[in-house]
Amino acid sequence: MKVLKDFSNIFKRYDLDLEKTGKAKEISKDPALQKVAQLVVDGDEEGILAAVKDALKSKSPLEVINNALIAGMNEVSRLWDEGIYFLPQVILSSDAMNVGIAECEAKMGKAMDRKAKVVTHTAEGDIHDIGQVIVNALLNANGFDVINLGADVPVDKVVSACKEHRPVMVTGTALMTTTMTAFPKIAHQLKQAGLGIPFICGGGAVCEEYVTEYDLGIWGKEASQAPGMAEDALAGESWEAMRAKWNG
Ligand code: B12
Repeated sequence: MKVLKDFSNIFKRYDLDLEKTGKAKEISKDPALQKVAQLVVDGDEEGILAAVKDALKSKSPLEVINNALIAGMNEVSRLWDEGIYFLPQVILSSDAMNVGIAECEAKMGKAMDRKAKVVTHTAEGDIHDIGQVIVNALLNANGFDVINLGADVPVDKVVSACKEHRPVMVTGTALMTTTMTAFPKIAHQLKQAGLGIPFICGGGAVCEEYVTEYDLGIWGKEASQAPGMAEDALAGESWEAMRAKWNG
């Protein structure tokens, strides 16, 4: 009987072009950060926790978030853009990233003095929350107290959270043309309630022309803008001034 000695074909992933993917391109010179980033790219939800804990021995949570977890997810976006990764890989990677972010956030704990509150949400009817998760992580890492309402949040709930928490800024993420219509409704209700706070709206479906059609709206192109925007809001800049600065 012929004994199978070479298992390489059994374990070969035909859904991924590993010739092209191979190891993800070098993301960090630091081996601990590179390992975390690679595990995000691999979508290894089980292995990533130990690697993040290891990296946190010598790096700050902010460094691990920015230079490994988000950097790894950026590499996943590149692989997606080039048609090398498909939906399942993107989801596995984002799940792995979330495990890592949760660990970093736990490490930051409440030790860091919080500058001000920011309410974040993903639009009603929309479960695409990867952009919001990144926004949350960056705001949190930059010392803001994130009131995370999660995904598929009804308009009324966003408005009542703003009334309750009095944040300096509120954010919304929408990936579908059918769900981004919640944003002008929220902006209108906030204004009626006398809460003229900047409302940063982002997500794949959303564009500057749409967001700048309603009062309070400021378009957020990249999640990395969120901390700078929150600093402006904290400094008391009006939504009009912020729109002029960040848009157009
Ligand atoms: C991953 C994904 C999913 C995952 C979502 C997992 C999750 N937890 O998020 C799953 C599989 C669940 C899913 C489901 C569906 N999906 Co989907 N999905 C995607 C996909 C592939 C990637 C989206 C993504 O996460 N991008 C990465 C993140 C980081 O991008 P982002 O959120 O836009 O954020 C960036 C910026 O916009 C910005 N940003 C975002 N928010 C904010 C906020 C602030 C304050 C700032 C400053 C910046 C900012 O920062 C980020 C970059 O730094 C897209 C395809 C695509 N090309 O986008 C389709 C896509 C969004 N999905 C689509 C659809 C139709 C669906 C389904 C309806 C499919 C179905 N028939 O069931 C369901 C939706 C169910 C629902 N009710 O929501 C369509 C939407 C079409 C449209 N324009 O209306 C897309 C575009 C695919 C397509 N081409 O048809 N999906």
